[in-house]
Amino acid sequence: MKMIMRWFPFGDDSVTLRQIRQVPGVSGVATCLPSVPVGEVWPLATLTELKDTITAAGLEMEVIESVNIHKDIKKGLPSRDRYIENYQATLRNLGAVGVTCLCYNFMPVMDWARSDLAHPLEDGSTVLSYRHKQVTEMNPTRIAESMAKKSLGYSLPGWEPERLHAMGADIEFYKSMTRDDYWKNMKYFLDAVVPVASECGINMAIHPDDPPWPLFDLPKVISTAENIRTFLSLNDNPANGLTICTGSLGANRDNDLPAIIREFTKAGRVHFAHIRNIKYQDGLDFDESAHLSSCGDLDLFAIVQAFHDSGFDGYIRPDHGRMIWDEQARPGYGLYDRALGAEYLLGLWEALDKCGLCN
Ligand code: DNO
Repeated sequence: MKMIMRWFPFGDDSVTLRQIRQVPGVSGVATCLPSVPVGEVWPLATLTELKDTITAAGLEMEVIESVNIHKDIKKGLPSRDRYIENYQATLRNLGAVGVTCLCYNFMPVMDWARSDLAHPLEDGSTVLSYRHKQVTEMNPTRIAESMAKKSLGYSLPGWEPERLHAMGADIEFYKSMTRDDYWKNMKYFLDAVVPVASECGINMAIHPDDPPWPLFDLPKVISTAENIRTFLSLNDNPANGLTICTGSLGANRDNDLPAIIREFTKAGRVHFAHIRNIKYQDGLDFDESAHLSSCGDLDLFAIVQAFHDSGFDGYIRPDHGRMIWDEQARPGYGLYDRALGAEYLLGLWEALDKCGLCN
């Protein structure tokens, strides 16, 4: 297992590589090239420059989060083949700079959704929170506007400006698409890119839907053990794998996270883990929380134990943290609480390693 942290390059992060290097046990970063428009090829020269910067700071660049998928691929339009060829070319360039894991998602229109990016907790920290009624009563453009107000000027991955202007039309488009067609479009994409990823030594790791239920009638399909099984069966190559995001899957109280982790890790299909905790509120509502089990409703010990005991050898990153100690950073991605989260997860892992030796 390797512990990494997410980091946004080219001045779009308040957290520095030097700071990340000083978090004990963190060996690398999950990063991206936000400057490349979705659908275009990520240039080898820029990737090489990025890798050199990260390596010079004493960290590894083995994980990319994310290469976003052009919407024509998700919609199954004839123009998708050009974008798929570009995706294949990007995979080759990523392989050439030593990337081994690619986190991405196939969610239509928007990636994740929250009603508040700075919801105050009793301890004076702030967190991302989700109130179902508020989200469904706003249209996506208003959600984006309200999120932008609280993002402190940092880009919000998944809410890139280029998506926003067409959101209304895109939502309309999906009303005429069946779930079956959506799965078919996913398979078409996977069958074209997974063999290339595999040849390049890259494991693809799809991120589950966040939140794990449909919004605005959009086809969201990576949210339960059952539909994850369907997803994996679309293409049997082990390079067609998963990011297990505990906060995303865990928002559905029916999801048995340790069982999901064990099943798919033992099958060799989990390549990346985003680990965080959430506190359930009424109905579908939730607040994100500190990682510690006692701060939320997920049992982080049982979660880490499930990875550990299933022989997980992929990457883990602490996921969204609270904003604490007056830090000013991209919501969810400050340094302090994620560093606390990383140490807690590493502590659980060490204890599990050593318990194994005692038994
Ligand atoms: C949110 C992230 C997601 C994730 C993408 C992967 O904070 O977990 O935006 O990076 O879904 O493509």
